[in-house]
Amino acid sequence: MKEGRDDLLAALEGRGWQSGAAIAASLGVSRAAVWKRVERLRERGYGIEAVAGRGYRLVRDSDLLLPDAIRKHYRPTLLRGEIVHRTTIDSTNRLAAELARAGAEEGTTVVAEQQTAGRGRLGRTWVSPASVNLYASIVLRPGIPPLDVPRLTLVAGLAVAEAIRDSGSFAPRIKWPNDVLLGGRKVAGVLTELEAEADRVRFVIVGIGVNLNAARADFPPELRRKATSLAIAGGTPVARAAFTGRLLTRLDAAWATFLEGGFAALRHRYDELHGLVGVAVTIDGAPPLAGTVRGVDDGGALLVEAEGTIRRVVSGEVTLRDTYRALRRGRA
Ligand code: BT5
Repeated sequence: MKEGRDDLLAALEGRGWQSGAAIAASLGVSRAAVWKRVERLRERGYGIEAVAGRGYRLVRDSDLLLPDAIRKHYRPTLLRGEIVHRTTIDSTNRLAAELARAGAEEGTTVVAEQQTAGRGRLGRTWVSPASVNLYASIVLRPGIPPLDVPRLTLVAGLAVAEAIRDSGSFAPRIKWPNDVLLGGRKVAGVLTELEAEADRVRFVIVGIGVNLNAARADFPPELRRKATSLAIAGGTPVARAAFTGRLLTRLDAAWATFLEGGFAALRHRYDELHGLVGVAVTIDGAPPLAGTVRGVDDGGALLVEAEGTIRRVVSGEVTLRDTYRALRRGRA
């Protein structure tokens, strides 16, 4: 059995028909429990046939985020580094930084089935259930000053939103700076971390979490109203490795455009997918800023109109004044 694999999957893989009784006996559970677990695997996109008198048979690949499966959908031009796969990891950002410190080339990508200590911004947690979503971290080595690094979050957020749009009839919306929403609910987040000397970036880790096949029950109760996945929103499971390939392809292309023309060259694409334009928001701070979002500028700052003047916001938490209904009105 491969490290950390689901033992039911291991019992089915490469073995043809297996009787329910034999599986139940080998796993030490009841036949009813085997059936329930088969159902759960099916919800996650595994193809398992069940026939009375014969048992179960795995007919469709197990949809792991294996490098070869991702590469079938990914032909990078710039981000040529290795793809590293882990079944379980604390945080893909942590491992990617370790590899970057040891000299990993630009484009080195860590993907994992599950994170035990997935990170959000400002010490927050990224909920990372096993084998249903995407957790990826990409090593970048941009020749830009540390102050410009937040723009990379926008580049990655754009790539995520575009990859989601490429994946069906979704209408993703970006919530500046780093959230991607479907129907007003968060489907993805980006965490950009860097190591730098005084004025030189050593490397940047762009960490991307996208909820792909998570069911509502995979989220803790406090997130069930705020979070969604492509499968919840679209009604069918997504092939995770193929999605990952599409996402990395979008990131590779956006990265090339960014290196050539800066964020200005991507701004119109960002604006097209930006969900906050025209929305009344409050930006935290002392004092907080209340106004209406007018878009982003060429440097990626949020433009907020307050009392007739446009203010540039380079960082801060955005709260919608009018609940998330405003964003739900989008076609999502
Ligand atoms: C983010 O933080 O949105 C950045 C998330 C980045 C996660 C990726 S996964 C791969 C890589 N490795 C890591 O360790 N991290 C990156 P922030 O804006 O702080 O949002 C965090 C908040 O989103 C939490 O406080 C929750 O409210 C909510 N949240 C947590 N997990 C979620 C999930 N799976 N889906 C939707 N919302 C979630």
